[in-house]
Amino acid sequence: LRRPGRSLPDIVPFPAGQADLKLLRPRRRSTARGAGGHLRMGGFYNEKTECGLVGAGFMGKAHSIGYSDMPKYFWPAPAVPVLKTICDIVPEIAADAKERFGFEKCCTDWRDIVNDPEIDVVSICTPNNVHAEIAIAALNAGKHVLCEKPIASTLEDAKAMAEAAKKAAQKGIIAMNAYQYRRVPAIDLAKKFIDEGSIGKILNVRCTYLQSWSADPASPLSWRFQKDIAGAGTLGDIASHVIDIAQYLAGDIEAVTGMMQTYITERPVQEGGTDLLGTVKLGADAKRKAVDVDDEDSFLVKFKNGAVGSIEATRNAWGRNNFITVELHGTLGSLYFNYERLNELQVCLAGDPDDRRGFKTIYTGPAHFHGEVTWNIPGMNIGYGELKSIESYEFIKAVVEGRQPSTSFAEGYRVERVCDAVKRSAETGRWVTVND
Ligand code: SOE
Repeated sequence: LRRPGRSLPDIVPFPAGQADLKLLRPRRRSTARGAGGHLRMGGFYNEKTECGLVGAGFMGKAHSIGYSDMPKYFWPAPAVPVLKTICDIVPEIAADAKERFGFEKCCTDWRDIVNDPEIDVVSICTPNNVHAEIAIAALNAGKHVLCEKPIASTLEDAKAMAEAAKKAAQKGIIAMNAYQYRRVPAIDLAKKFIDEGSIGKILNVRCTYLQSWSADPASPLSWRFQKDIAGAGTLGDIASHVIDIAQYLAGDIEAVTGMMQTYITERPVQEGGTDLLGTVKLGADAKRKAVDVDDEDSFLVKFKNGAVGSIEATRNAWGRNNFITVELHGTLGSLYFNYERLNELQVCLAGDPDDRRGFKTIYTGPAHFHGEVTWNIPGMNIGYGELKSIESYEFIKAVVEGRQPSTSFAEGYRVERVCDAVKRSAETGRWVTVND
C-alpha cells in the first residue's frame, strides 16, 4: 500500500449486495509487497493495509475498533485494515490487548512496529510526551501515521512533527492527527451552512468542552495530571478539540486572553496500568502527589477574520459528561451543536418570518456526512465508535489516495500554537498573539 494518487470509486451505500459489488472494478494487485497484500472477497481483490498500534489503553481500544469496523461501513474499503501488531510497555497489557482487539502479534517496544517492513500504518495512542519520537521515527521509516491529540506535549515537539510530516509528504507519506470531532456529521453540516453563506458573516463563536470524570478528588493521578508527560491538563486534553473545531469552522484564531485554574492540587497516585479516566477511586491510604497541570481553562478569542468568541474547558464539571458545545452567531443566523445530542444540529435563520423564527433541530442521518454507509435508516444514530470508524476511513482513504487529510500535523501544530498562547496569556494576564 504505497501507491499514492489513486482515486477511489464511490462507496456503495449499506447494505451492499452482490449485485452492487459486480458493478465495481476489480482492484489491481499492488506491487508494493509482492503477492501478500490482498484478500480475495466475493471474486474481487480488496487491498489490505497492515496496522501497528502503539499504546493499548482507552485510545488503543478506540483505534482498534475504528480499524476493524471501518470496512463494515465503508465497502469497498479503500484498503482493509489488518491488525498486525499492538505495543504496550506493560507486557501483560500488550498480551491482553492482542487477544481482546484481535491483533496478530504484540510487543513492548514501539521500534518493533516502526522497523517492521510489513507494517504500512501506525496509530500512536500513547501519552503525549512520546508522540514526537514515535511519529518522527515512523514517518522517517516510511509509515503513514495517525497520532492521537494533542499532537505533542511541547510546542517544540509539535513543530518538529509538523516539519517531519511536511518532508514525508513529499514521498506520499500521510500524517494525521485524531481530531475526530470535526468529523461529526452535525459539525460537517454546520460547516456547509457556513461555507454556503447561509448564516452570513460569523460574528461570535462560543465553545465549551466540559467533562466530569476528574471532578472527584479521589480520582487517581494518572499521566494526564503530570506536566512532564501530558504537557498540559485540560487544555491539551480537551480544550484542544474545541480549538480545532472553532478554527475549522471560523478560521484562524489570532489572539487570546485567558485564565487557567487548578482546583484539586493533589491526587492519589495510580501505580501503573492503563488510565481509567476516573472510573476508579483510590482510598485515603493511597500515596498522593501534587497535580501540576490545569483543571479548568477559560479564554476569549479573536479570529483573524474579525469574529470573536470564548472557549471554556474543564474535566471537573459534575453533570457535564462530554459536553462539547459550539454556538455560532452570524449576520444571517445561528448554529448550535452539543455532543450530548450528537446526532442533532440546531439552526436559526434570520430570513424566517418573525413569527416562525427560532432554532429548529435537524437530525443527522443518511443524508449527512457518511450517513448513507453508517446506518441508512433515519434515527438509528451514530456514537463514538462510528466516529472512530469514520476517522479510520478518512485516514486510510488519504493513504490510498496519497493526499494529506484535513486534520494533518500542520493542523495539530496550529491547535498547539493556540494552546501555547493561552498558557502565555494565563501567566501574564494579557492578550497574547498566536505565533505563526
Ligand atoms: C479524556 O478527557 C478524553 O479521553 C480525551 O483525552 C479525549 O480526547 C476525549 O475525546 C474524550 O475524553
